[in-house]
Formats: sequence, C-alpha cells, structure tokens
Amino acid sequence: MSRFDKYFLMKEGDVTEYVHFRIPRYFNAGAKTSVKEIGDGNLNYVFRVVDDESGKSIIIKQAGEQLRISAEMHISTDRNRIESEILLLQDKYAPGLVPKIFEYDTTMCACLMEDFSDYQLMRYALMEHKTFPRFAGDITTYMVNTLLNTTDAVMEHKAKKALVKSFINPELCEITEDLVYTEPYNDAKGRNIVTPENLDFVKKELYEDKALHLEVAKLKFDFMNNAQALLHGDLHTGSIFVKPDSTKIFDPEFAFYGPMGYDIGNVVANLFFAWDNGDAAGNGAFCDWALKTAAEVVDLFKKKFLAEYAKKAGDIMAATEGFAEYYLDTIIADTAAGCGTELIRRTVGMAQVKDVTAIADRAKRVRAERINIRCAKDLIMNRASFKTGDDFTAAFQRAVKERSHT
Ligand code: SR1
Ligand code: MG
Repeated sequence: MSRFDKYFLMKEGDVTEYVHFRIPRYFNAGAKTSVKEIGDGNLNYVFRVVDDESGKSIIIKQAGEQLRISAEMHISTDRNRIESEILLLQDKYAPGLVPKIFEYDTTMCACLMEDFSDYQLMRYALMEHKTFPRFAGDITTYMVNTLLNTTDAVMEHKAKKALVKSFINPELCEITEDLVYTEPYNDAKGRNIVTPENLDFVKKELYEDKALHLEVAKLKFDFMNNAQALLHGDLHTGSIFVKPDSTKIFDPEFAFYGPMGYDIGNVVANLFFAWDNGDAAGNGAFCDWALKTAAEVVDLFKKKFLAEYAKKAGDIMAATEGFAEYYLDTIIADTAAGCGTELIRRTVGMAQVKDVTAIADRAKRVRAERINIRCAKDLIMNRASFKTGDDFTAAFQRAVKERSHT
C-alpha cells in the first residue's frame, strides 16, 4: 500500500516521493532534489523536480478536479490519460517534436514526462519579441504528420474509428463548444471579458451580427461532427516550447477527432496575437516576422500535406485525381474559420491571451482588439476564398489599415 494508491491533489512537498514511487531509479539514491510548481495554464498543476547536483530533471503534470481558471468548473481528470496516450501516439508520427512520456498514472491522474528546462514557452518568448526561424518548418511537420496520418485517407477505416472512440473527449470539447463557438457571440453565461472602451464595438460587431452568428453556428456543428483527424485541440503558443534550434509541442489534453483547420487556424491566430504585442511596442521587424511566419505556416502546410498525401493516401477513392486538392481546399477554408474564431474568443471570451492583455497603453490595446475582431470576421465570413498564406496576412493587413483610419 502507498499513499499514492488513492487520488489526491499533490503539493510540492509530495512530488519527490511520488517520483521515487513511480520511477524508483530516476534520481540516484540520496539525491537532493528541488520541486517547483510551474503550471501556467488554466487547468492543471505542473511540477518540475530537479536533482540539485546533476541538474537532471522531470516534469509531473497532474489534473485537478477543479480547474485553475475557475473553481466552479469541474471536469473529469481522465483528460490526463487522453493527453498521455496522444503524446505516446504523436511521438511515433512526429518524433522529436513532442515530450517523451515516461509513465502515466490513472489513479493519481498524473503523467511523468521529459522536461524542457532549456526551452521557453513560446508565448513569453514572442512577448519578448524573439523570432524563431525554424518554427514554421517544425510546426507544419508536426501538423501534417499528426493530422494527415490519423485521417481516413491514410488509416484503415476500422482502426481510425477505434481511435475516434478512444479519444472521445466530451467534457473538454464542451469547453471549446462554449468558449469558442457560443459565448463570444452572446455572452450567454456572463463570462465574457470585454475591454470597457470596446463594449459598443463588441455589441455591434459580435452580439448583434446575425449573419456572423449563422456562419459560426455552421462552424460549431462542423467542429462537433466532422471527425476528420486527431487534433491537438488547443494549439496556441502557450502549448509550445521553443529554443532557436528546436520546437516541442505539448499539452494536447483537448485532443479529439475534429476538423484539421481548427489546429492550423489556432497557430496562425496566435502569430497574429504576437503581432499585436509587437505592434504596441513599435517593433516593426518583429511584426514583419510574425506575419511572414503566419503565411509560411499555411503555405508549408499545404506543400507538405500534398507531398505526404501522394505517398500515403491508401483509400482507393481518396487517390482519385483532384481529390487531394479538393480536400486541402476545405482544410484551408476551415483554417481561416479556426483562425477567426480563435481571434475572437481570445479577445472577448473568458480565456484571453497575455500578448494582448499585457498591452499597457489602453488606446493600443483597444486598437489591437478591434483589428483582431475585424480580421476574424473577414476570415469567417469569406473562409472559402482563403487559399494561400498571403491571403491570410492580407486580411490581417486590411484590418490594420482600416483601424488606422477609424
Ligand atoms: C476553462 S479552460 C479555458 C481555456 O484554457 C485552455 O487552454 C483552452 O484554450 C480553454 O479554452
Ligand atoms: Mg493548455
């Protein structure tokens, strides 16, 4: 019997003993270790344990029964199993781009994984206006490999359906259905956070725009019903670690079978948030990099997708001439929509992004929020017309130009 045979939420003082219990030889006997809770997300607790002498380290991520962002929100701690299992799978499809899972424990709802202490969380690195030349290449390899390989185009269909079943993730999907596809358009649960100077703007542009509501309703039902690929499900820059020569994608607890454009669009939108922050600081070179990288993400995804599709699509009908291009076209339209919904929900919803909320100058923050919303509406309303990376950045630049006149 061990005190870890029954779930409880660990504190820093419990974690070294827990590591010894799960992986007895991870640290040398008698090693002096330090533990720190370093979680920065809205949901979980993340502990880093370091051997003070050798520097060897490990991460323990534990799911709490209440969410960190709100004690009133309770969701199943099973999300920790989903996250561990998808990381094991993604390590096969995208080796070197995700953390190694050493162990996962369905009793304590915790996983023990590789530490990236020499990396920086991408959102914070971008807020320091650092640039990452490898990023577009790495993130598109990750997305093409994890997304295309889990579709019906590549997988045997019964095996794919078994994956759909094992990654059914109703509670975390419900969070997205509410926070991304519902509340930004009506504040149905009174949880939106709107910058006071933008209250009238948000009312007119989001709460009263019926044509927008119709398009977002279509997107919500596509998100819930289009089991296209095994998504990361929350692919923002707070789910990515970077250093100049490497990228690691983690935190896929929102994983489920959905439309690929949701992941790709999230990446593009978060580069636009980085632009917002760089622009408020007057850093033109950084802003240029952010937009260039956003365009590269779309274009490299398309190029790598078509190359891999030609090699891997096994379904006879999926190999029909013209189908790959048709399929990719729908994915890029979904990317435009995913980018638009992320831009809106992070600007007015309950889970916002520090790139924007940290803009201290009120007028600049108000301007950034309006740019995001205007660009987002263009992306959502005209999603079928977005084809290339330049189409995405041109939409963003149109919104910027419009804000400089009003
Ligand atoms: C209640 S959780 C709020 C947000 O945090 C996560 O990272 C997801 O983005 C979710 O929407
Ligand atoms: Mg997260």
